[in-house]
Amino acid sequence: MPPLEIHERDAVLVLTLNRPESLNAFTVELHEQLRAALDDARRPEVRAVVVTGAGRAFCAGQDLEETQRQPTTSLSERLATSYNPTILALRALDKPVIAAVNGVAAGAGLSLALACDIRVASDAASFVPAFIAIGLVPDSGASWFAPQLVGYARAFEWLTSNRRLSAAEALEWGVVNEVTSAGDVLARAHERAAALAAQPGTGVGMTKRLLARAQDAALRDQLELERECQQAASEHPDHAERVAAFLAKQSAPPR
Ligand code: LHQ
Repeated sequence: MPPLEIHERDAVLVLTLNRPESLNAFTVELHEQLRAALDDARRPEVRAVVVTGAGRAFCAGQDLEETQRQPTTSLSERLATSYNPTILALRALDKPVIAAVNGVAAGAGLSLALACDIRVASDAASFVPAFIAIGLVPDSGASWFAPQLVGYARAFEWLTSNRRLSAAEALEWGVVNEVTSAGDVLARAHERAAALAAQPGTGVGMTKRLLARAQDAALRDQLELERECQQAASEHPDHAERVAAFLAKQSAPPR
């Protein structure tokens, strides 16, 4: 059974972490397959991506049995060769990535969910930092994404206390965009992905790039990047088509 299952429907690539016996914990092989899939998602036929987990969990972070089996690989090396490239590949993809958080997201599994552009959570989902519980610090971007989503005070409390946020709490804190009943989470994430896939792809992709850069760019640099992206967007046929439709008082052309 491959550790990552891949399906494609309606221009949406659905990636299912598929190691349910260990709550879809990350191994080197799972990272490699996830990065290959994110690379494949750059094809023009793919316009959005959904990431979810098989069974009752989303992802429990690093497979701690693997780290026990490979004690000579340092954490720094694991982050440099597996986790950081995976998170950067997800962020660099100029298409929306939606997490369908079907169950617990812990450790680097939480980081993966936070790195996505949108999170739809099942009412059975929960969000557990886990790092502090094993004496580690947030990695794989959790220290960058968490304060952006929930603010410094909540992020500090959450990441240092190992508080398990329920789906309802995650909604209240702004960690997730929506909570659904357990059976509906993947369908709802797919529906959102298909809706985003029908939007002008260049605009969605560059909006993602702008929001990512806005977090750490100076306003002067940000204004320059906005200018560059806006010019590129205006040269794409989507722009002219949609302006023409607006002026003709028609609805946007179908994709
Ligand atoms: C697992 C795991 C797991 C293996 C559940 N591994 N088997 C980066 C770079 C390098 C190294 C270190 O880490 C990192 C970043 C990180 O991700 S650090 C954080 C690593 N993850 C954790 O520490 C989470 C450990 N798991 C848990 O705390 C709990 O399992 C959670 C809260 C996720 C879920 O709790 P429960 O729903 O009560 O499930 P459970 O504990 O009963 O687990 C079910 C099974 O899954 C169980 O196996 P079993 O054979 O007894 O059914 C667990 O051993 C296995 N499992 N997480 N990370």
